[in-house]
Amino acid sequence: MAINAKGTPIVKGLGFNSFGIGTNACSVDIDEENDKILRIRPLRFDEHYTPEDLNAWKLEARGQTFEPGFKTLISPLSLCYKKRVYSKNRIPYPLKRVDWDPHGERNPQNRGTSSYVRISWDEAAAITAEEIKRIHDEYGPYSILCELDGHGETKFVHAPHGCQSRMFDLIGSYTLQTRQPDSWEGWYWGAKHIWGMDPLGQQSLLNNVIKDIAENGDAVLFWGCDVETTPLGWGGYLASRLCFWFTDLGIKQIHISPDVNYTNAVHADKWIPVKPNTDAALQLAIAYTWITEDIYDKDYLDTHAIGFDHFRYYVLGGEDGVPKTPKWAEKICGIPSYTIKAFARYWAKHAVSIAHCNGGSFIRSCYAHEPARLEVALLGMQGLGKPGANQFKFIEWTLYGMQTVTPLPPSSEIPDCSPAYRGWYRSFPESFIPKTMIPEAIMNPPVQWYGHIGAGFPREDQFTGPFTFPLEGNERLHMIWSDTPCWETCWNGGNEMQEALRHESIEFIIIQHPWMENDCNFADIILPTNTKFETEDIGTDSDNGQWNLVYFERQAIKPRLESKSDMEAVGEVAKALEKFGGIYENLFDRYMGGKTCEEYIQAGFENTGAAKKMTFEEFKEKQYYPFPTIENWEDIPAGLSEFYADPEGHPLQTPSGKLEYYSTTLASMFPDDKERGPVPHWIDEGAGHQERQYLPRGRKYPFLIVSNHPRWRVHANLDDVTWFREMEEYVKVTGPDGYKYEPVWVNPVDAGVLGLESGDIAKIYNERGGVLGGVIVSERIIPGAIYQDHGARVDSIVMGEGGLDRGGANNLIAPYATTSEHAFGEVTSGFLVNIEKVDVFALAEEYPEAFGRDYDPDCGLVATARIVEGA
Ligand SMILES: Nc1nc2c(c(=O)[nH]1)N[C@H]1C(S)=C(S)[C@@H](COP(=O)(O)OP(=O)(O)OC[C@H]3O[C@@H](n4cnc5c(=O)[nH]c(N)nc54)[C@H](O)[C@@H]3O)O[C@H]1N2
Ligand SMILES: Nc1nc2c(c(=O)[nH]1)N[C@H]1C(S)=C(S)[C@@H](COP(=O)(O)OP(=O)(O)OC[C@H]3O[C@@H](n4cnc5c(=O)[nH]c(N)nc54)[C@H](O)[C@@H]3O)O[C@H]1N2
Ligand SMILES: [Mo]
Repeated sequence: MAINAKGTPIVKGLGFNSFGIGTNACSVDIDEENDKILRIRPLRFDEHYTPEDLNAWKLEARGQTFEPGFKTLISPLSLCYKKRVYSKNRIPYPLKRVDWDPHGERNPQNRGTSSYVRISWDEAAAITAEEIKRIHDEYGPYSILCELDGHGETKFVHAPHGCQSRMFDLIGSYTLQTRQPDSWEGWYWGAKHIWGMDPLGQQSLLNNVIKDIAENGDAVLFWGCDVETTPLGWGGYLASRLCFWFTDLGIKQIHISPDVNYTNAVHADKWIPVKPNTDAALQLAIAYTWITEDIYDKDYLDTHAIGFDHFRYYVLGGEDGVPKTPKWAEKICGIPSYTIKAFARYWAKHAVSIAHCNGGSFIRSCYAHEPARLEVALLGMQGLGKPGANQFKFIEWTLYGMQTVTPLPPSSEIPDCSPAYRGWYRSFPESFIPKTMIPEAIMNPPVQWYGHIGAGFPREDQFTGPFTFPLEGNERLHMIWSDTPCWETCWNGGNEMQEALRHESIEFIIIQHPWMENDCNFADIILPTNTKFETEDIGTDSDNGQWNLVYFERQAIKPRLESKSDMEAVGEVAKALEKFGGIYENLFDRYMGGKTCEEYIQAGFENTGAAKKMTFEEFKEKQYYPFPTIENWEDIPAGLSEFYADPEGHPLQTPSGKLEYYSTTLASMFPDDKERGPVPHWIDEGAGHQERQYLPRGRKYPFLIVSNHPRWRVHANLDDVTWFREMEEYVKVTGPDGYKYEPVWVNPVDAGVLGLESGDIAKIYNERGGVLGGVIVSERIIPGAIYQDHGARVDSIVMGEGGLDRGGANNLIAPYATTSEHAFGEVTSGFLVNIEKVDVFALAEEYPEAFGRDYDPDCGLVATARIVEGA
């Protein structure tokens, strides 16, 4: 029988969260036998709990009901995870780059192409310790950059990210790569200035919004939103079920996007196709229609908003002589003016809400603050907060002290295990660099910016600074320690990052990671770390709105190969540093903080309400505890209804407490900023970006690329999963050379002109370089745009600026410049490219090394592709 030694399945939370804190996972049961994972399956709550125990919620509207399930609604991304554990891409043992000699030639220029040799853990730790000591002595602690901000497996004690920063905090600090609010750039840099909503800029008053829409809503606009895809990265399918319920209730689902994404294909009543990153033009034309036809809520604006006259003046063309008519917008966004008018009139007559997961990939494009704040401007014009007119997100976001709300009935407790967490936590060193500016900081210091740029800061933080790296009197960067080796395929201007990683100033790069991929190929020392299946830990889950729980995770299998957990790997280096005495004395014990792993797990458990219900021993035995729904949840006011009813009593977090169509703070802080002025605008171009098809650059690079979050990956994670790679035409396209290329969708009209057919291999390119893709000719993408997911594994043919990538990691050619002059976000979708057919056999002849790497179609490049025998 497929059960583990104790006769019960092992509970694990599967999901990915920022810094890898174990929240928002989707819990599963694992069957294990003889140290081998057999299968992953949903966790059932009804084995131990009844609906009464959990005070199960029930939404009732229009004669229909919607209830949470009693098993987790897990996604394929979780179901497949054993394939990740046993991937041929797992790093087998510690590695050293062959031509990197800490006592001789370091050959930084060869990073990315060099091979690796096997070394022992002791050697790896000793070399790293010596390098840290040397760099401390020669340059000081701030010349060490820690990259620790990625999503990671949801782990607490064996935190996937930030263990090295815990150690560096004990030996004189480090320079932090700060993560800008990449998921919601536009909301953060734009929407905050119209409606506050600290810290994210997204709607944070979500309670009972679904109840309100079910009872009062006529339509929901899915404005760049794919609930069949992105809730899966965190949890499961509850949002998908909800969309079916909306259909049952007769609530119209209107999709606005350049592509027919998976939700659009299944649930949409209507699709309004918009050209990538031109939503601001559409939004302005809707405002124009409402103003000129007098179909907006002026009374609401009188009492709930300030500065509307400035906005009205701009929309009508007073400021620049260009009225933002539907005809004007049509030329930019590609939507016929009659559709815009009909849509605007429909919206004005009905109770309309807007749904997001995080905002759509255009929320990470140039000037993304404009469509974000224009959305709030439109919602305000129709009485935001009135019954059925709200805005909400499907993806729950639970990071302690930040945002802990759900549009569904809330739980009595959102468990917090933070005392167990051993990764980066709340220490913000004096020296830091926004992630979007890392290549520049490495190659051309000093760099300057405003704001701390982490996602968790209030609106005012955007006006603090300027900050500079390096800090006065300090050295530039000379060492990088990364546990997040996917900068190239997840950030902006990846080709520039390849240049930076090979820059002569960088003397040492150490990377710890379970899989040999992406930036790992640039490391001098690589430490093999493991997955959560291989360790014991604790975690919490919100199950995407079903049940909040805290769970104990038993070790499912022994650590694979020579891997250690991320926490243990850093511990090896801490031990090796002790021999230098002084600040390094007793470092390992200090790093461990005087507790064993089990004691940390217990501390996490005791911080939750579960500790009032059971002993730690019982918790370990039962493995999880779900929290019941809060009492009287029906009475909690929905969304912004209180602001709607009483704006003075329930002000927003803006300086005036009202919607600010004119932001006085932006006006006074950055008076000369033409890219993010006090009133939301359409921005054609600016110093950093010329990404419009109708501007001169658009003639050379006539397509706008849509680079969404991958349905079959979580960013850089899971590109090596056999089960997915088998799904020809969805996940990969097999080229004539047998290589599985990352799909790129091209509309039949464009394909005809370009001479492209399904199955062809094409190069997507601009002046920054090119990436390959396997063509799928499809009407699911509009003409003039192409679509390729982000996060594919880098497989460089030529590195650096003007480079070429076989893997299809389009971030390599994404713009280098940030969102706008004073907004330091990433620009990773909706940028200009061209596309043309390539002959892969001719390329193979030209680049035999790149095309000859050890490759398995079921996995991609295998870990051993770059490992050679002997030293
Ligand atoms: N083109 C384009 N680019 C985008 C976006 C887009 O829409 N389009 N979206 C952006 C957004 S919103 C985000 S959040 C970012 C995501 O960017 P990241 O958060 O940086 O990417 P992830 O792949 O989620 O995870 C980071 C790394 O952590 C590793 N990892 C996972 N578990 C562990 C572990 O246990 N230990 C260690 N050491 N490593 C682990 C993964 O393998 C991966 O290399 O991408 C951004 N980039
Ligand atoms: N499977 C999976 N799930 C994930 C992730 C993952 O990588 N994989 N990542 C997680 C993370 S970190 C985040 S931030 C969220 C992201 O969640 P989102 O921001 O919601 O996801 P995106 O894929 O960026 O965009 C969603 C949709 O926007 C539409 N879109 C693209 N460009 C435009 C445009 O110019 N205009 C309009 N109107 N629509 C456009 C596309 O239809 C796309 O499907 O997802 C999370 N969940
Ligand atoms: Mo994200």
